[in-house]
Amino acid sequence: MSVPELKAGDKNIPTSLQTRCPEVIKGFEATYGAKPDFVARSPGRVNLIGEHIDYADFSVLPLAIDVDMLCAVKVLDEKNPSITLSNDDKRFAQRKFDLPLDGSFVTIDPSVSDWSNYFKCGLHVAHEFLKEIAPAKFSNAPLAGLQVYCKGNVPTGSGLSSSAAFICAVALAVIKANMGESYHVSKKDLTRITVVAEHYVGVNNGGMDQAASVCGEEDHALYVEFKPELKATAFKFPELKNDDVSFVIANTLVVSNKFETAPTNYNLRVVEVTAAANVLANKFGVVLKHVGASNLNKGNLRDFMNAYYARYHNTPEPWDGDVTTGIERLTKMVELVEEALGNKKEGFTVEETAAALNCSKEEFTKDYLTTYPVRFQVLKLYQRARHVYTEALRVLEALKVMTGTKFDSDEDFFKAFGGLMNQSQASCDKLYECSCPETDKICEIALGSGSYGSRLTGAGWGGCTVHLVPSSSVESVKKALINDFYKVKYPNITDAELNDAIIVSKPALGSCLCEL
Ligand code: NG1
Ligand code: MG
Repeated sequence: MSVPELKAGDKNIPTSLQTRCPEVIKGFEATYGAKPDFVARSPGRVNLIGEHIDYADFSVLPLAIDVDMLCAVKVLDEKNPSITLSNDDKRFAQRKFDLPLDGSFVTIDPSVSDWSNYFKCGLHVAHEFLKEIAPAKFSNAPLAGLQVYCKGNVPTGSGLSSSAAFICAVALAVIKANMGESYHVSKKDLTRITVVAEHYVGVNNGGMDQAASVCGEEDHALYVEFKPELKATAFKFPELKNDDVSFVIANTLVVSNKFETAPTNYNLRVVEVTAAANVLANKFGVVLKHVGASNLNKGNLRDFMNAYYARYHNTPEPWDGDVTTGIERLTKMVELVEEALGNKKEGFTVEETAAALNCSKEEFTKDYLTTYPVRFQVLKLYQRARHVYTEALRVLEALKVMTGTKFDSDEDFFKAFGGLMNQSQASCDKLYECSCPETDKICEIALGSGSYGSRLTGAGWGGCTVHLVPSSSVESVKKALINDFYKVKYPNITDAELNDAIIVSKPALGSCLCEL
Protein backbone atom coordinates (compact mmCIF):
# COMPACT_ATOMS: atom_id res chain seq x y z
CA MET A 1 0.00 0.00 0.00
CA SER A 2 1.26 3.43 -0.91
CA VAL A 3 1.61 6.34 1.43
CA PRO A 4 -1.57 8.32 0.64
CA GLU A 5 -1.39 11.52 -1.38
CA LEU A 6 -4.26 13.80 -0.44
CA LYS A 7 -5.39 17.10 -1.90
CA ALA A 8 -5.30 19.87 0.68
CA GLY A 9 -8.75 21.16 -0.26
CA ASP A 10 -10.53 17.80 -0.31
CA LYS A 11 -13.47 17.30 2.03
CA ASN A 12 -12.48 13.79 3.08
CA ILE A 13 -9.07 14.66 4.49
CA PRO A 14 -8.82 14.32 8.27
CA THR A 15 -10.09 17.37 10.14
CA SER A 16 -6.82 17.88 11.99
CA LEU A 17 -5.14 18.27 8.60
CA GLN A 18 -7.79 20.62 7.27
CA THR A 19 -7.07 23.03 10.09
CA ARG A 20 -3.32 22.57 10.31
CA CYS A 21 -2.31 22.59 6.63
CA PRO A 22 -3.28 26.25 6.10
CA GLU A 23 -1.31 27.17 9.24
CA VAL A 24 1.93 25.59 8.09
CA ILE A 25 1.56 27.09 4.61
CA LYS A 26 1.12 30.52 6.16
CA GLY A 27 4.25 30.01 8.28
CA PHE A 28 6.20 28.94 5.21
CA GLU A 29 5.13 32.00 3.23
CA ALA A 30 5.98 34.36 6.07
CA THR A 31 9.46 32.82 6.37
CA TYR A 32 10.48 32.30 2.75
CA GLY A 33 8.25 34.76 0.87
CA ALA A 34 7.00 32.09 -1.53
CA LYS A 35 4.53 29.23 -1.63
CA PRO A 36 5.59 25.67 -0.67
CA ASP A 37 5.19 22.86 -3.22
CA PHE A 38 3.66 20.31 -0.84
CA VAL A 39 3.23 19.34 2.80
CA ALA A 40 4.46 16.04 4.25
CA ARG A 41 2.84 14.90 7.47
CA SER A 42 3.32 12.13 10.00
CA PRO A 43 1.59 11.63 13.37
CA GLY A 44 2.64 10.71 16.89
CA ARG A 45 1.48 7.45 18.42
CA VAL A 46 0.36 5.96 21.66
CA ASN A 47 1.21 2.39 22.54
CA LEU A 48 -1.66 0.52 24.18
CA ILE A 49 0.39 -2.47 25.26
CA GLY A 50 3.75 -4.08 24.46
CA GLU A 51 6.40 -1.83 26.00
CA HIS A 52 10.12 -2.28 25.42
CA ILE A 53 9.68 -5.42 23.40
CA ASP A 54 9.93 -4.06 19.86
CA TYR A 55 13.71 -4.28 20.02
CA ALA A 56 13.35 -7.97 20.87
CA ASP A 57 11.18 -8.30 17.73
CA PHE A 58 7.98 -9.03 19.66
CA SER A 59 4.70 -7.56 18.40
CA VAL A 60 3.14 -4.40 19.83
CA LEU A 61 -0.28 -2.70 19.82
CA PRO A 62 -0.01 1.04 19.13
CA LEU A 63 -2.24 3.50 17.32
CA ALA A 64 -1.46 6.75 15.55
CA ILE A 65 -2.99 9.82 17.20
CA ASP A 66 -4.11 13.12 15.79
CA VAL A 67 -1.18 15.18 16.95
CA ASP A 68 1.39 15.33 14.19
CA MET A 69 4.34 16.97 12.45
CA LEU A 70 3.78 18.89 9.24
CA CYS A 71 6.64 19.87 6.97
CA ALA A 72 5.89 22.37 4.19
CA VAL A 73 8.50 22.05 1.49
CA LYS A 74 9.70 23.97 -1.54
CA VAL A 75 12.11 22.28 -3.90
CA LEU A 76 14.89 24.60 -5.06
CA ASP A 77 16.66 24.64 -8.34
CA GLU A 78 20.21 25.74 -7.66
CA LYS A 79 23.77 24.82 -8.51
CA ASN A 80 24.94 24.63 -4.88
CA PRO A 81 22.04 22.93 -3.17
CA SER A 82 21.40 23.49 0.50
CA ILE A 83 18.68 22.86 3.04
CA THR A 84 17.12 25.59 5.14
CA LEU A 85 15.04 24.49 8.09
CA SER A 86 12.64 26.64 10.05
CA ASN A 87 10.32 25.69 12.85
CA ASP A 88 7.10 27.29 13.98
CA ASP A 89 8.25 26.59 17.53
CA LYS A 90 10.84 29.27 18.14
CA ARG A 91 12.76 27.10 20.62
CA PHE A 92 14.09 25.46 17.48
CA ALA A 93 16.20 28.07 15.70
CA GLN A 94 16.65 28.23 11.93
CA ARG A 95 19.37 25.99 10.50
CA LYS A 96 21.00 25.86 7.09
CA PHE A 97 23.46 23.35 5.67
CA ASP A 98 24.90 22.44 2.26
CA LEU A 99 24.29 19.17 0.47
CA PRO A 100 27.45 17.38 -0.73
CA LEU A 101 27.88 17.90 -4.48
CA ASP A 102 29.26 14.39 -5.01
CA GLY A 103 26.07 12.77 -3.71
CA SER A 104 27.60 11.59 -0.44
CA PHE A 105 25.61 11.62 2.78
CA VAL A 106 25.32 14.63 5.05
CA THR A 107 27.30 14.02 8.23
CA ILE A 108 25.47 13.68 11.54
CA ASP A 109 27.25 14.33 14.84
CA PRO A 110 25.42 12.29 17.49
CA SER A 111 27.34 14.03 20.28
CA VAL A 112 25.41 17.27 19.84
CA SER A 113 21.75 17.68 20.68
CA ASP A 114 20.16 19.82 17.99
CA TRP A 115 16.79 19.48 16.29
CA SER A 116 18.42 19.57 12.86
CA ASN A 117 20.03 16.22 13.70
CA TYR A 118 16.61 14.57 13.59
CA PHE A 119 15.99 16.16 10.22
CA LYS A 120 19.33 14.75 9.05
CA CYS A 121 18.32 11.26 10.23
CA GLY A 122 15.23 11.39 8.00
CA LEU A 123 17.30 12.88 5.19
CA HIS A 124 19.91 10.16 5.49
CA VAL A 125 17.55 7.20 5.30
CA ALA A 126 15.60 8.78 2.44
CA HIS A 127 18.89 9.38 0.61
CA GLU A 128 19.87 5.72 1.06
CA PHE A 129 16.46 4.70 -0.28
CA LEU A 130 16.84 6.96 -3.33
CA LYS A 131 20.24 5.46 -4.06
CA GLU A 132 18.69 2.02 -3.74
CA ILE A 133 15.82 2.62 -6.17
CA ALA A 134 17.53 4.96 -8.65
CA PRO A 135 21.29 4.39 -8.41
CA ALA A 136 22.06 6.09 -11.72
CA LYS A 137 20.42 9.29 -10.63
CA PHE A 138 21.58 9.52 -7.02
CA SER A 139 25.00 7.84 -6.81
CA ASN A 140 27.18 10.81 -7.71
CA ALA A 141 24.80 13.75 -7.84
CA PRO A 142 23.59 15.95 -5.00
CA LEU A 143 20.09 15.84 -3.58
CA ALA A 144 17.70 18.66 -4.38
CA GLY A 145 17.99 21.75 -2.22
CA LEU A 146 14.96 22.46 -0.02
CA GLN A 147 13.31 25.13 2.04
CA VAL A 148 11.38 23.51 4.87
CA TYR A 149 8.98 24.89 7.43
CA CYS A 150 7.97 22.56 10.27
CA LYS A 151 5.01 22.79 12.56
CA GLY A 152 4.35 20.02 15.04
CA ASN A 153 2.07 19.53 18.02
CA VAL A 154 3.35 16.21 19.37
CA PRO A 155 4.77 17.09 22.80
CA THR A 156 8.52 16.37 22.82
CA GLY A 157 10.15 13.95 25.26
CA SER A 158 6.78 12.63 26.33
CA GLY A 159 6.61 9.13 24.91
CA LEU A 160 4.27 10.02 22.04
CA SER A 161 7.03 9.77 19.46
CA SER A 162 7.54 13.32 18.36
CA SER A 163 10.87 12.10 17.02
CA ALA A 164 9.32 9.39 14.84
CA ALA A 165 6.65 11.82 13.60
CA PHE A 166 9.36 14.28 12.57
CA ILE A 167 11.70 11.75 11.00
CA CYS A 168 8.95 9.99 9.05
CA ALA A 169 7.59 13.30 7.73
CA VAL A 170 11.10 14.37 6.70
CA ALA A 171 11.94 11.08 4.97
CA LEU A 172 8.68 11.26 3.05
CA ALA A 173 9.32 14.89 2.10
CA VAL A 174 12.83 14.16 0.85
CA ILE A 175 11.67 11.22 -1.25
CA LYS A 176 8.84 13.27 -2.75
CA ALA A 177 11.08 16.28 -3.42
CA ASN A 178 13.73 14.25 -5.19
CA MET A 179 11.56 11.92 -7.24
CA GLY A 180 9.21 14.56 -8.58
CA GLU A 181 6.85 13.11 -11.18
CA SER A 182 8.02 9.54 -10.66
CA TYR A 183 7.33 9.75 -6.91
CA HIS A 184 6.07 6.59 -5.25
CA VAL A 185 6.77 5.03 -1.88
CA SER A 186 4.97 2.21 -0.10
CA LYS A 187 4.12 2.31 3.59
CA LYS A 188 6.25 -0.76 4.00
CA ASP A 189 9.34 0.89 2.51
CA LEU A 190 8.83 4.11 4.44
CA THR A 191 8.57 2.10 7.66
CA ARG A 192 11.54 -0.11 6.82
CA ILE A 193 13.85 2.83 6.14
CA THR A 194 12.76 5.03 9.05
CA VAL A 195 12.96 2.26 11.67
CA VAL A 196 16.75 2.59 11.89
CA ALA A 197 16.90 6.37 11.44
CA GLU A 198 17.32 7.30 15.10
CA HIS A 199 20.34 5.05 15.39
CA TYR A 200 22.22 7.93 13.74
CA VAL A 201 21.59 10.12 16.78
CA GLY A 202 22.62 7.37 19.17
CA VAL A 203 19.26 5.87 20.15
CA ASN A 204 19.27 2.11 19.72
CA ASN A 205 15.48 1.89 19.24
CA GLY A 206 13.09 -0.72 17.92
CA GLY A 207 10.56 -0.12 15.14
CA MET A 208 7.22 0.45 16.81
CA ASP A 209 7.03 4.22 16.57
CA GLN A 210 7.80 4.47 12.89
CA ALA A 211 5.46 1.60 12.01
CA ALA A 212 2.62 3.29 13.90
CA SER A 213 3.37 6.75 12.53
CA VAL A 214 3.54 5.54 8.93
CA CYS A 215 0.79 2.92 8.93
CA GLY A 216 -1.86 4.47 11.20
CA GLU A 217 -5.47 4.30 10.03
CA GLU A 218 -8.43 6.31 11.21
CA ASP A 219 -10.50 4.52 13.87
CA HIS A 220 -8.14 1.54 13.94
CA ALA A 221 -5.48 0.24 16.27
CA LEU A 222 -2.47 -1.50 14.78
CA TYR A 223 -1.03 -4.89 15.48
CA VAL A 224 2.60 -4.44 14.48
CA GLU A 225 4.72 -7.52 13.87
CA PHE A 226 8.45 -7.32 13.19
CA LYS A 227 9.11 -10.95 12.25
CA PRO A 228 9.03 -12.98 10.04
CA GLU A 229 8.58 -9.60 8.33
CA LEU A 230 7.46 -6.14 9.25
CA LYS A 231 3.68 -5.98 9.08
CA ALA A 232 1.06 -3.62 10.51
CA THR A 233 -2.49 -4.98 10.62
CA ALA A 234 -5.24 -2.47 11.35
CA PHE A 235 -8.28 -3.53 13.34
CA LYS A 236 -11.20 -1.96 15.13
CA PHE A 237 -12.15 -2.28 18.75
CA PRO A 238 -15.09 -4.57 19.40
CA GLU A 239 -18.54 -3.01 19.12
CA LEU A 240 -19.83 -2.49 22.64
CA LYS A 241 -23.45 -2.66 23.69
CA ASN A 242 -23.91 0.60 25.58
CA ASP A 243 -20.65 2.47 25.47
CA ASP A 244 -17.58 3.23 23.38
CA VAL A 245 -13.89 2.70 23.95
CA SER A 246 -11.86 5.83 24.59
CA PHE A 247 -8.21 6.26 25.36
CA VAL A 248 -7.23 9.15 27.57
CA ILE A 249 -3.59 10.18 27.25
CA ALA A 250 -2.23 12.12 30.20
CA ASN A 251 1.21 13.68 30.23
CA THR A 252 3.16 13.53 33.50
CA LEU A 253 4.97 16.66 32.26
CA VAL A 254 8.17 14.96 33.40
CA VAL A 255 10.31 15.21 30.30
CA SER A 256 12.60 12.32 29.51
CA ASN A 257 15.25 13.53 27.10
CA LYS A 258 16.67 10.45 25.37
CA PHE A 259 19.80 12.29 24.36
CA GLU A 260 20.75 12.73 28.01
CA THR A 261 19.23 9.65 29.60
CA ALA A 262 19.85 6.87 27.05
CA PRO A 263 23.11 5.65 28.71
CA THR A 264 21.35 4.86 31.99
CA ASN A 265 17.88 4.14 30.65
CA TYR A 266 16.93 3.20 27.12
CA ASN A 267 20.22 2.04 25.64
CA LEU A 268 21.07 0.28 28.90
CA ARG A 269 17.88 -1.75 28.69
CA VAL A 270 18.80 -2.80 25.14
CA VAL A 271 22.14 -4.02 26.48
CA GLU A 272 20.49 -5.87 29.36
CA VAL A 273 17.97 -7.76 27.25
CA THR A 274 20.56 -8.56 24.59
CA ALA A 275 22.96 -9.86 27.23
CA ALA A 276 20.11 -11.85 28.79
CA ALA A 277 19.34 -13.51 25.45
CA ASN A 278 22.96 -14.50 25.00
CA VAL A 279 23.40 -15.72 28.59
CA LEU A 280 20.29 -17.89 28.15
CA ALA A 281 21.67 -19.18 24.85
CA ASN A 282 24.91 -20.08 26.55
CA LYS A 283 23.17 -21.82 29.45
CA PHE A 284 20.97 -23.90 27.17
CA GLY A 285 23.69 -24.63 24.63
CA VAL A 286 22.17 -22.94 21.60
CA VAL A 287 23.56 -20.43 19.11
CA LEU A 288 21.53 -17.34 18.27
CA LYS A 289 20.84 -16.67 14.64
CA HIS A 290 19.53 -13.23 13.87
CA VAL A 291 18.08 -12.29 10.53
CA GLY A 292 17.95 -8.62 9.55
CA ALA A 293 19.11 -5.54 11.41
CA SER A 294 19.50 -6.09 15.13
CA ASN A 295 20.19 -3.60 17.85
CA LEU A 296 23.63 -4.81 18.89
CA ASN A 297 24.08 -7.37 16.11
CA LYS A 298 23.96 -10.01 18.78
CA GLY A 299 20.61 -11.79 18.63
CA ASN A 300 17.71 -11.05 20.95
CA LEU A 301 15.19 -12.78 23.19
CA ARG A 302 13.02 -13.82 20.25
CA ASP A 303 16.07 -15.38 18.60
CA PHE A 304 16.70 -17.31 21.81
CA MET A 305 13.13 -18.61 21.82
CA ASN A 306 13.53 -19.78 18.23
CA ALA A 307 16.94 -21.34 18.83
CA TYR A 308 15.64 -23.16 21.90
CA TYR A 309 12.69 -24.63 20.01
CA ALA A 310 14.92 -25.57 17.09
CA ARG A 311 17.14 -27.57 19.41
CA TYR A 312 14.79 -29.11 21.96
CA HIS A 313 11.44 -29.62 20.27
CA ASN A 314 10.02 -31.54 17.42
CA THR A 315 8.50 -28.28 16.17
CA PRO A 316 11.79 -26.65 15.25
CA GLU A 317 10.50 -23.86 12.99
CA PRO A 318 10.95 -20.28 14.15
CA TRP A 319 7.77 -18.84 15.62
CA ASP A 320 5.69 -17.41 12.76
CA GLY A 321 3.43 -15.22 14.87
CA ASP A 322 0.57 -17.67 15.40
CA VAL A 323 -1.11 -16.66 18.65
CA THR A 324 -1.66 -20.09 20.23
CA THR A 325 1.88 -21.24 19.48
CA GLY A 326 3.20 -17.90 20.71
CA ILE A 327 1.43 -18.21 24.04
CA GLU A 328 2.75 -21.73 24.51
CA ARG A 329 6.35 -20.85 23.63
CA LEU A 330 6.44 -17.60 25.58
CA THR A 331 5.09 -19.38 28.65
CA LYS A 332 7.97 -21.82 28.34
CA MET A 333 10.43 -18.90 28.05
CA VAL A 334 9.14 -17.40 31.30
CA GLU A 335 9.92 -20.75 32.99
CA LEU A 336 13.41 -20.86 31.50
CA VAL A 337 14.18 -17.33 32.70
CA GLU A 338 13.12 -18.40 36.19
CA GLU A 339 15.24 -21.54 36.00
CA ALA A 340 18.38 -19.97 34.53
CA LEU A 341 18.43 -16.46 35.98
CA GLY A 342 16.03 -16.55 38.93
CA ASN A 343 18.81 -17.23 41.42
CA LYS A 344 20.61 -13.98 40.55
CA LYS A 345 17.96 -11.37 41.10
CA GLU A 346 20.56 -8.96 42.52
CA GLY A 347 21.97 -8.55 39.01
CA PHE A 348 25.22 -9.30 37.16
CA THR A 349 28.43 -7.26 37.30
CA VAL A 350 30.50 -6.84 34.13
CA GLU A 351 32.76 -9.70 35.28
CA GLU A 352 29.82 -11.98 36.04
CA THR A 353 28.11 -11.23 32.72
CA ALA A 354 31.32 -11.90 30.80
CA ALA A 355 31.72 -15.19 32.67
CA ALA A 356 28.11 -16.17 31.91
CA LEU A 357 28.80 -15.45 28.26
CA ASN A 358 32.09 -17.37 28.24
CA CYS A 359 34.05 -14.36 27.08
CA SER A 360 36.60 -11.96 28.50
CA LYS A 361 35.64 -8.72 30.18
CA GLU A 362 37.31 -6.85 27.30
CA GLU A 363 35.35 -8.72 24.65
CA PHE A 364 32.11 -8.11 26.49
CA THR A 365 32.88 -4.41 26.84
CA LYS A 366 33.72 -4.09 23.17
CA ASP A 367 30.68 -6.02 21.92
CA TYR A 368 28.02 -4.64 24.24
CA LEU A 369 29.10 -1.44 25.92
CA THR A 370 30.85 0.73 23.36
CA THR A 371 28.73 1.29 20.22
CA TYR A 372 26.09 2.98 22.37
CA PRO A 373 27.79 3.94 25.65
CA VAL A 374 25.98 2.94 28.87
CA ARG A 375 26.51 3.44 32.62
CA PHE A 376 25.48 0.94 35.33
CA GLN A 377 26.45 -0.95 38.48
CA VAL A 378 24.85 -4.28 37.64
CA LEU A 379 22.85 -5.66 34.72
CA LYS A 380 19.46 -6.95 35.84
CA LEU A 381 19.16 -9.79 33.38
CA TYR A 382 16.46 -11.73 35.23
CA GLN A 383 14.06 -8.81 35.66
CA ARG A 384 14.48 -7.45 32.12
CA ALA A 385 14.08 -10.83 30.40
CA ARG A 386 11.07 -11.69 32.52
CA HIS A 387 9.45 -8.39 31.58
CA VAL A 388 10.01 -8.93 27.87
CA TYR A 389 8.57 -12.44 27.73
CA THR A 390 5.58 -11.71 29.97
CA GLU A 391 4.85 -8.47 28.11
CA ALA A 392 5.01 -10.26 24.75
CA LEU A 393 2.49 -12.75 26.21
CA ARG A 394 0.19 -9.93 27.32
CA VAL A 395 0.19 -8.49 23.80
CA LEU A 396 -1.05 -11.80 22.41
CA GLU A 397 -3.72 -11.98 25.13
CA ALA A 398 -4.74 -8.40 24.33
CA LEU A 399 -5.02 -9.24 20.65
CA LYS A 400 -7.35 -12.10 21.52
CA VAL A 401 -9.46 -9.78 23.66
CA MET A 402 -9.66 -7.26 20.84
CA THR A 403 -10.37 -9.58 17.99
CA GLY A 404 -11.49 -13.03 19.05
CA THR A 405 -13.32 -12.97 22.33
CA LYS A 406 -17.09 -12.56 22.76
CA PHE A 407 -18.10 -10.61 25.84
CA ASP A 408 -21.41 -10.78 27.69
CA SER A 409 -21.16 -7.21 28.85
CA ASP A 410 -19.17 -4.08 28.07
CA GLU A 411 -17.68 -4.28 31.51
CA ASP A 412 -16.24 -7.72 30.80
CA PHE A 413 -14.36 -6.29 27.83
CA PHE A 414 -13.05 -3.33 29.80
CA LYS A 415 -11.92 -5.59 32.63
CA ALA A 416 -10.17 -8.03 30.32
CA PHE A 417 -8.25 -5.46 28.26
CA GLY A 418 -7.72 -3.06 31.16
CA GLY A 419 -6.42 -5.86 33.36
CA LEU A 420 -3.67 -6.60 30.85
CA MET A 421 -2.74 -2.91 30.71
CA ASN A 422 -2.48 -2.81 34.51
CA GLN A 423 -0.27 -5.88 34.55
CA SER A 424 1.90 -4.24 31.91
CA GLN A 425 2.28 -1.16 34.11
CA ALA A 426 3.24 -3.29 37.12
CA SER A 427 5.87 -5.08 35.05
CA CYS A 428 7.26 -1.82 33.59
CA ASP A 429 7.48 -0.45 37.11
CA LYS A 430 8.84 -3.41 39.07
CA LEU A 431 10.81 -5.43 36.52
CA TYR A 432 11.82 -2.94 33.82
CA GLU A 433 12.06 0.02 36.19
CA CYS A 434 10.92 2.54 33.61
CA SER A 435 8.01 4.12 35.48
CA CYS A 436 8.28 7.14 37.80
CA PRO A 437 6.33 8.46 40.82
CA GLU A 438 4.25 10.87 38.69
CA THR A 439 3.20 8.05 36.34
CA ASP A 440 2.27 5.86 39.29
CA LYS A 441 0.21 8.68 40.81
CA ILE A 442 -1.65 9.43 37.56
CA CYS A 443 -2.48 5.75 37.10
CA GLU A 444 -3.81 5.49 40.64
CA ILE A 445 -6.06 8.54 40.19
CA ALA A 446 -7.34 7.42 36.80
CA LEU A 447 -8.13 3.91 38.03
CA GLY A 448 -10.05 5.43 40.91
CA SER A 449 -12.17 7.62 38.66
CA GLY A 450 -13.30 5.39 35.79
CA SER A 451 -10.27 3.95 33.98
CA TYR A 452 -10.08 0.17 33.63
CA GLY A 453 -6.45 0.05 32.52
CA SER A 454 -3.73 2.62 33.18
CA ARG A 455 -0.09 2.53 32.24
CA LEU A 456 2.89 4.44 30.93
CA THR A 457 3.24 4.58 27.17
CA GLY A 458 6.44 4.77 25.13
CA ALA A 459 9.83 4.51 26.76
CA GLY A 460 8.69 5.78 30.17
CA TRP A 461 10.82 7.48 32.84
CA GLY A 462 8.24 10.25 32.68
CA GLY A 463 6.36 11.17 29.54
CA CYS A 464 2.79 10.13 28.90
CA THR A 465 0.36 7.64 30.35
CA VAL A 466 -2.55 5.96 28.58
CA HIS A 467 -5.90 4.96 30.10
CA LEU A 468 -8.65 2.68 28.84
CA VAL A 469 -11.85 4.52 29.67
CA PRO A 470 -15.47 3.96 28.65
CA SER A 471 -16.45 7.10 26.70
CA SER A 472 -19.12 7.83 29.31
CA SER A 473 -16.40 8.17 32.00
CA VAL A 474 -13.92 10.34 30.10
CA GLU A 475 -15.04 13.54 31.79
CA SER A 476 -14.82 12.09 35.30
CA VAL A 477 -11.30 10.79 34.67
CA LYS A 478 -10.20 14.15 33.24
CA LYS A 479 -11.66 16.02 36.18
CA ALA A 480 -9.97 13.77 38.72
CA LEU A 481 -6.61 14.10 36.97
CA ILE A 482 -6.89 17.89 36.84
CA ASN A 483 -7.88 18.30 40.48
CA ASP A 484 -5.90 15.54 42.13
CA PHE A 485 -2.76 15.46 40.00
CA TYR A 486 -2.09 18.52 37.85
CA LYS A 487 -3.33 21.21 40.24
CA VAL A 488 -1.57 19.54 43.17
CA LYS A 489 1.74 18.81 41.48
CA TYR A 490 1.84 21.94 39.29
CA PRO A 491 -0.14 24.61 41.21
CA ASN A 492 0.58 27.31 38.61
CA ILE A 493 -0.50 25.28 35.60
CA THR A 494 -2.56 27.31 33.10
CA ASP A 495 -5.74 26.18 31.37
CA ALA A 496 -3.90 26.06 28.05
CA GLU A 497 -1.22 23.81 29.53
CA LEU A 498 -3.87 21.56 31.02
CA ASN A 499 -5.54 21.37 27.67
CA ASP A 500 -2.33 20.13 26.09
CA ALA A 501 -1.53 17.76 28.96
CA ILE A 502 -4.63 15.61 28.52
CA ILE A 503 -5.39 14.34 25.05
CA VAL A 504 -8.40 12.26 24.09
CA SER A 505 -7.56 11.18 20.58
CA LYS A 506 -9.24 8.92 18.12
CA PRO A 507 -6.96 6.62 16.12
CA ALA A 508 -5.62 8.76 13.28
CA LEU A 509 -4.33 8.38 9.74
CA GLY A 510 -0.59 7.69 9.39
CA SER A 511 1.94 9.48 7.17
CA CYS A 512 0.57 11.26 4.13
CA LEU A 513 1.43 13.88 1.56
CA CYS A 514 -0.77 16.88 0.93
CA GLU A 515 -0.69 18.26 -2.54
CA LEU A 516 -1.45 21.96 -2.55
P1 NG1 B 1 9.58 6.69 22.74
O1 NG1 B 1 10.50 7.02 23.83
O2 NG1 B 1 8.18 6.86 23.11
O3 NG1 B 1 9.97 7.40 21.48
C1 NG1 B 1 10.76 4.27 22.65
C2 NG1 B 1 11.30 3.62 21.39
C3 NG1 B 1 10.39 2.51 20.85
C4 NG1 B 1 10.01 1.53 21.94
C5 NG1 B 1 9.49 2.29 23.17
C6 NG1 B 1 9.23 1.40 24.34
C7 NG1 B 1 12.56 5.34 20.16
C8 NG1 B 1 12.59 6.21 18.98
N1 NG1 B 1 11.47 4.62 20.34
O4 NG1 B 1 9.69 5.10 22.39
O5 NG1 B 1 11.02 1.87 19.76
O6 NG1 B 1 11.09 0.70 22.26
O7 NG1 B 1 10.40 3.30 23.61
O8 NG1 B 1 8.28 0.44 24.05
O9 NG1 B 1 13.51 5.30 20.91
MG1 MG C 1 11.17 9.26 20.47
